[in-house]
Amino acid sequence: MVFSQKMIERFRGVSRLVVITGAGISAESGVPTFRGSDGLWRRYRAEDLATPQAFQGNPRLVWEWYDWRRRLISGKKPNAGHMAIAAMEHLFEEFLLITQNVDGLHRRAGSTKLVEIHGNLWRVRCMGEGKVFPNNEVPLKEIPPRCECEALLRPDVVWFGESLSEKDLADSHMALRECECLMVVGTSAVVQPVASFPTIARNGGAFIVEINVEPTPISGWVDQSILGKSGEILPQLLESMK
Ligand code: BJW
Repeated sequence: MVFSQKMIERFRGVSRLVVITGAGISAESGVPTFRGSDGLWRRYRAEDLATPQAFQGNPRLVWEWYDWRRRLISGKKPNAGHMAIAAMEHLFEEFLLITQNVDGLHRRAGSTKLVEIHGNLWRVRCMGEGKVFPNNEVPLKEIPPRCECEALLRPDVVWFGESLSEKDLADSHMALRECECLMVVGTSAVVQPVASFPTIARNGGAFIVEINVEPTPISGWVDQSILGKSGEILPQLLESMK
């Protein structure tokens, strides 16, 4: 891949980088995406199961979906794209990774400056007391799992119609307003509020690069749209930044 001179020059002079990732970054690890041509979690649609109403109506079904995903993800490893992003945090004075993914693969790749804006499926939350704690049990012994206090546990993730953490949003907005470059990787850019994050960076004057195997709603207006696999593009981009 030959990157444009304009893009390489923009990266060389930059001290503040933000990266947004979505399910596409984990595709090459073997984790299915939600949408896109290879998308869908088998017969399940995120819009049907990733809601508080679905959980209220059938906690067993929703937990079966999460248990299946946890089993699948537990056997997967971070790929070259995750590793390249983890390395990037050491190259820039200010760096933030905003991931929509709940799979934990960025942390396993070594990323530390990150916001998991839709939560993490290796944490559970007590529906009674609101307490959040790690849970790595694969497969789950009991579905739906229960807290010591007997209340139901839920995955500590953000479902449709739920608010995102105010701190995560504030940290993300500040980084997006101040960044000089934004990379948007492997997201269909349709789920709000993250779908609007590139606009915040653009309004602050950032140079925006998108990496995706398919065009998305933002491809037409970003500064550079790179069509390709993130596991192949990101390591090359990392080299060009050094
Ligand atoms: C590759 C690749 C490779 C493949 N290399 N690329 C304003 C207008 C309209 C609606 C709303 C609005 N504001 C809020 C809403 C409602 C809603 C929403 O956005 N709905 C839309 C569907 C229209 N948003 C919310 O409810 C959010 N809450 C909120 O805003 O609260 C306030 C509020 C509520 C209600 C009204 C108004 C305000 C919460 C959203 C929570 C999303 N949760 C999920 C599930 C998380 C837990 C779990 O995983 O189980 O998050 S849904 C699912 O979608 C998941 C993902 O993080 C998210 C985004 O998906 P992502 O990552 O983009 O994946 P895909 O599959 O869509 O795309 C993959 C991409 O990768 C594709 O483009 C491929 O081409 C590409 N690709 N291989 C590079 N190798």
